[in-house]
Amino acid sequence: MGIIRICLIAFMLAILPSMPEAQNPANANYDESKVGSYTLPDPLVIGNGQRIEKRADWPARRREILELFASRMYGRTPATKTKIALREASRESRALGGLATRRELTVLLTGNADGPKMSLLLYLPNQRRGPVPVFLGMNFQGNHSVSSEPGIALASSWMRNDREGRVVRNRATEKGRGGEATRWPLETIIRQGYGVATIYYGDLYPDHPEGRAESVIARLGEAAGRSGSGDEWGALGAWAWGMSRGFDALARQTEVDARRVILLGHSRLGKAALWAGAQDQRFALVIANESGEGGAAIARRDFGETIERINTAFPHWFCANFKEYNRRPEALPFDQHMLISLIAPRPVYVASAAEDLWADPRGEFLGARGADPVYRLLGTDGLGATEMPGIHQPVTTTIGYHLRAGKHDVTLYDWEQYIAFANHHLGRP
Ligand code: GTR
Repeated sequence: MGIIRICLIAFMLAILPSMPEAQNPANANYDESKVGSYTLPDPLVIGNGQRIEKRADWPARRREILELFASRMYGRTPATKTKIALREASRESRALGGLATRRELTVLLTGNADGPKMSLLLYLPNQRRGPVPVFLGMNFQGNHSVSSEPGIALASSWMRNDREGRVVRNRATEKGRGGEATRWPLETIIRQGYGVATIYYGDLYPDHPEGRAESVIARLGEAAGRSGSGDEWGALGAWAWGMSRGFDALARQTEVDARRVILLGHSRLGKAALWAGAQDQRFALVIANESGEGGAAIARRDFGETIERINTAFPHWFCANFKEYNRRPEALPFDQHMLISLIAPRPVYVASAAEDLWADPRGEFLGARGADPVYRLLGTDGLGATEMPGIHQPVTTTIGYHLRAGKHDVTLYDWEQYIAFANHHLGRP
């Protein structure tokens, strides 16, 4: 074996375990001129071909679209209402050097201590006059990863092993404290008068193809709906459902203004946030940070990740019916602009990063743009840009958008735009 070959194999062995999941396959298209042409379905044209012109006709069309996303893509969220119960697991009134009160709540998802549960970490500004608006978002590495404050309990659900020792035998370790802190600039957010709430996404559905057995879907039993059907919900549906249970928990806190809960998600959790915001109209504002394929990005565009690729790498995310579209996105009765339109007329923010080509920044912008006619029909200013804006030129109309310099991540720049957008649309705290 040649020395070059040996070096190559050694290199591959060294980097493979640290690669998140199969990404950037060599055959993905990154050439705009090769995207091809496509026609987007019109969100305002109902199933029978008629175009709606009046605001009053939107709710019926909205239900039609929601049904399509549930039956063909994300799977059906069960209609059975579960009633949560809350247990306070910890409280610290001088968190973040006295800026905030930190609480951990155990959310009993069926109201029952033996049933499925998730842990919600909540920071509230100590300087507040009355109930505060709150950013709610799931995290990837456990609640203990959003801050290095030692009082936060380590996540106890399954977690992907890593090479740094933050996760050993699929369980979080002390080393993971603060691991995701750059994505959660708590002090900045708190100083602006907002609360922050977060939940570890693995509490709802362990993110791997065999995760269902330990997921909330399995643990809800009959209440989870029909099992094995083509429209059975998967991981994205479960994460979205968990976001709504997070809302239920926040709505019971007297310090929280339940009319101003802002749902935010990054990447796969940005997809889940859009789906949660589409289904649950209690969220006042929804932010999809670099949500890409299956999120804000137009699926008909062959650029970066594709339906086939996402269904292959993550067979547990969507419902089985979605696999029918692996090689024929044009057969979908909708595209992702219609998911965004389900949030209308509530403010929504789509964000991209210039180097995050896998998520297709232009496709994300076009997803936002495609929702504009619905936002306008409902009397808002829609998206104030017809062409994709340049780097760091945020659009702050009811559909907000920005393209940030840099890679796939959540940065302080992103948060600064979200806080300004929330101040503008929901009022300063
Ligand atoms: C990638 C996946 C994307 C996105 C991303 C993430 O591997 O292909 O759709 O969800 O992960 O969540 O970071």
